[in-house]
Amino acid sequence: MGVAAFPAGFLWGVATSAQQIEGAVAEGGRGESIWDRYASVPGNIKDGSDPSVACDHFHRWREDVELMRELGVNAYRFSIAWPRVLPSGVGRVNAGGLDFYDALVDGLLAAGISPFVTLNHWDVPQALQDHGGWTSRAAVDAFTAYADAVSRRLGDRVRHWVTHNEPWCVAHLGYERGAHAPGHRSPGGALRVAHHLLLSHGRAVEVLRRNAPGAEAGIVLLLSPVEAATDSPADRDAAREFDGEFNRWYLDPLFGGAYPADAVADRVRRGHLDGAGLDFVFPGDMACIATPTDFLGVNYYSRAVVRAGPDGRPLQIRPVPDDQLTDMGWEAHPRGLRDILVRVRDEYAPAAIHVTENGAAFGDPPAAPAAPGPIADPRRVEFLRAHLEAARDAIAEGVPLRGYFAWSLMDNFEWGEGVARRFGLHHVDYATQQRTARASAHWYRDFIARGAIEDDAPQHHTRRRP
Ligand code: IFM
Repeated sequence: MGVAAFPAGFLWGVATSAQQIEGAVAEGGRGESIWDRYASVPGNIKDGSDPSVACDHFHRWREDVELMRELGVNAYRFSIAWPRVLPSGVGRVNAGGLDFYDALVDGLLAAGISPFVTLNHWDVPQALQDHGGWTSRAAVDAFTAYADAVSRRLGDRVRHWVTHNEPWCVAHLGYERGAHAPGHRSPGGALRVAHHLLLSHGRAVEVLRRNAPGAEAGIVLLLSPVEAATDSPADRDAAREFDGEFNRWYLDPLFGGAYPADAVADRVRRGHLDGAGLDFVFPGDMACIATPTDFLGVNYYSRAVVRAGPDGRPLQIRPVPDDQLTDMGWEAHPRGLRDILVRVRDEYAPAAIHVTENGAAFGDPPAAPAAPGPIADPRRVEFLRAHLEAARDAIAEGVPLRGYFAWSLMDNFEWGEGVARRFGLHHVDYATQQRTARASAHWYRDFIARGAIEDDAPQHHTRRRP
């Protein structure tokens, strides 16, 4: 395979999000978030945990920056907790909340780590939800004001800004399937939510350009290559439909200024749009959504293999035996990372791409954290190695990939799954808050230091002839 060609200036990072690591949900003037509220309802979080303490990063952030320094990463993707900055959703800005991020940004820069800031990683102020949350167009103005407050304070030092993380998850898991906060089940509402998210992205990009001149702004999408389970026309059509609602519903407006016509027709056929159609789209919205950005963030975890369900609706199937799946039930499919990056480049031509999340949940051997040294996690090491190889292949094919962020720096609150799913390069003991490196942390550290992927075959170091 030879030496990898990751371009100079490549961002090697780790990623987290505020609600998943910070804890301290009632400190420093922070308001309630929709995830605080959702997690307080029995049954909503599978293991009964909640994010009130999580990794206690709010108090331990210096220790966590030190972990990153030891990894040798040069970038850290984290998110700002919206209700720390605007506890009531609108109006008064909580300067104390911004102080926390101000200190974090300075701490990162002092450690030689570039802050890569996400504004919305799902923890919407509950006060906004009480007025409809993302179903209301007023959320667009609220988000724009929030983007303004944060970028006024941090725009002099933060060079990379993400507006939203994975709008599909917000809209479809939160408002269609009821599996995420706020727990609604309304397919039509989800499309309205998706539109408001995209519109607020466009508005926020304008604000970021004003408050952080010269910085780069983009959005992060969860993307998967979609394959039909069989070659039957029904399965192929189901794959097309799935691709339309999962990938193209977001990519097409962001890069082409229009929702995909076939996917709109699917939604009408499924009764998800009433006679009024896309009545939430106002003149000027689509041009705003398509405001040019500096990069697209791609979160990649797996491919989607799809067959037609009884009513023709796309149904995702598990294409490999259960013992080959991660603890999330997801297939590790490294080639899919190369495939989605090449597709995005070919069909949408973003100015640059970052892999803003990639990683796997695996449990540890029972006694592992007690043993000395790093915790063995060979499956995570192999996952990272194979995906970085796929990223390298995409670069070799001309994809403008500029960064890679492993999910995640440490175990954290995995939304509806709770703390039972562990994605961390570092193990977190939630009773003591002790962080312990896994072997994958050391592997990633060494990989970054080498800046290369070794040959699969053993290296033979032969003496050069004089
Ligand atoms: O933990 C999440 C993250 O918040 C968003 N992307 C997927 C990760 C793993 O499920």
